[in-house]
Amino acid sequence: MSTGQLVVLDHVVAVLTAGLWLAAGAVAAAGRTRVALGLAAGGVLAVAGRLALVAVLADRGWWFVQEKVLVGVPLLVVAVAAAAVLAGRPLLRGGDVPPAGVTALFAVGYAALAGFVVTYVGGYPLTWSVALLAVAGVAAAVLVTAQAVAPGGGATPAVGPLTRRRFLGIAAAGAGAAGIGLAFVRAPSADAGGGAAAVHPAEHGTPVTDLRGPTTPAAGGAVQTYSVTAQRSTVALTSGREVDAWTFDGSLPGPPLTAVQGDLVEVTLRNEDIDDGVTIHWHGYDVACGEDGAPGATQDAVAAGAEFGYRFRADQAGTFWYHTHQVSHIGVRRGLYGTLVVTPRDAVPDDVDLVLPVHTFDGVLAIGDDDGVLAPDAAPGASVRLRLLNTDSEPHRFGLAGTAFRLAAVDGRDVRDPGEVTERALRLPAGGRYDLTFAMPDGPVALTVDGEVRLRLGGDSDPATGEWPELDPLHYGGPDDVPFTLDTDYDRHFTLVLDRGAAMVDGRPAFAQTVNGRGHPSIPEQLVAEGDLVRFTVVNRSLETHPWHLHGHGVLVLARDGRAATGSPLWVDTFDVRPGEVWDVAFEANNPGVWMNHCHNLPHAEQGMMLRLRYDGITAMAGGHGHGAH
Ligand SMILES: [Cu+2]
Repeated sequence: MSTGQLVVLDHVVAVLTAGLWLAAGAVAAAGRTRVALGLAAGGVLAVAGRLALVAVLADRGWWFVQEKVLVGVPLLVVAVAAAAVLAGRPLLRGGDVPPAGVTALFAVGYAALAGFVVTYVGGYPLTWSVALLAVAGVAAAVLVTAQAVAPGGGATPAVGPLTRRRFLGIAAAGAGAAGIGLAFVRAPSADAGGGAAAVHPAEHGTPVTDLRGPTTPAAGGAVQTYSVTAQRSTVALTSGREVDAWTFDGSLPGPPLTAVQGDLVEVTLRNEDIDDGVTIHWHGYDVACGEDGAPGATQDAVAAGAEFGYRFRADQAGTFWYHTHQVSHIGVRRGLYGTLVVTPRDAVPDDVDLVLPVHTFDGVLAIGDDDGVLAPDAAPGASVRLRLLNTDSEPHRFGLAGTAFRLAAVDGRDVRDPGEVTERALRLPAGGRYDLTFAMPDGPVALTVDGEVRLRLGGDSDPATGEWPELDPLHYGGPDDVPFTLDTDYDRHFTLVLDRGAAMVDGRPAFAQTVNGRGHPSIPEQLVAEGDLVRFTVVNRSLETHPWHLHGHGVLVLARDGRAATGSPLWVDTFDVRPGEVWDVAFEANNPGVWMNHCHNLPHAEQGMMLRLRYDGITAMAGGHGHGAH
């Protein structure tokens, strides 16, 4: 069973445990002891099931069980022991269960519920605040129950001898107060990842806005000049369906930007009427930080009527894309994105080179602006490259039928010795890119997206690709020397535990998408120094997939769930961490700046799952956490 499935099962068993014990208490109170005994027996089995699940989950990583082991299980075990003592004999004898026994049965239910709430709302890491509030909650519930089931339902007078109930009340109040108080303890501002502390004060150093791109192309390169206008437009997809869009230059997607490796790319962004403001982020392109288009971090959002100039050298050949990073969960969804393709200098172009950005407009999937089936020409024998881009916030599953193919590039980085494969599905993370290459066969070829044919070459076919096993890029292609591995001694090692839970996001309490229990902008920034070797361990404790994305750096995938990558070195800029998965990736800190580090499910980023990685000696923009800076 995958860790993700175990996490879900544990949630189910936790709720079931609470239900069984609460029901046992209720029917015991109603004098139906036989039924209560049955429910309590089921409750004992459920508790045993929980303990077993926690033990199995613990083997998958402490991140998955910390709060269960430290709070959930102890509360449960203590409550079950009390119930055994106070309710066991009368239950087994079939006589009336005394009030204390009834209360004890309820208490197990409260303990089970508290354990579930601590996991589901408190998340990881466990804090003193959450632990104390859980204890306070259970104590208070027990107290209220004790009073309710007491003969005559007598309230406990405020003053008098220190009875068990009075002690419970005091304990509940004390723990509760402490728990609330501790909730307001401020987070540390920075995390050094176990490396050296900052040498430069955060407010002193090179302003990130000074880190601009070169002004000349590489030798032999040209200057590619583009002007892009952000504007609201009503755009018709090929079916005629109209989209009320936010566009670059009135089209969906925006204008395709191209360059040859070594060219200088200059882009002027003008904002005509997007009131929320816009920027351009060059997704996956390791530009100088001042060109990165992160509002509040590297520039101010471009207001309506204003403009901003970007400049970078096209040093990386491959398939990339650009998109707004201002209110991106809305802006990208509504259409503020486009493709960036850089071809290697002196490369032999493919006969057919198709750029295929997949996007969902109002629930309708389109490739480019085509919400039907594309059917471009491709003669038998032609070399074909399909550049698949996922510009949505959820993964898409592709299938290429009718030919053997190679996964030639991932996120714009070439795969070494990509072998030919057939009938393999390709799951592409949000923000990710796959280049598929093949020689056009005599027969028809079809590309499916989430099981539906969306592109046909060489005639009609309707393949069923839904059952195809997934190609695993971690174990694909030819291995090669890599600069770092799981055994490397890293200068910095950051663990990012992704979860859902109660946290502050942009100054408001929310059921947030969290990193290490906190939401943007309260997640401590990650501090690195230029030249550091940096490792990320990204753990997904939640029930949703998180496509993780660090700006400004490609990362090398080391392992998933502790199993090392064995294929071609896999450099990516966006990797899907599925529920229960643990990914290890690494990079060298060779691009100074203040970089966003976030989930590329853009609503998740807006709901808190975003932080910064800052180089020592580089200062961020002042007050840079403005509205919509995600
Ligand atoms: Cu996410």
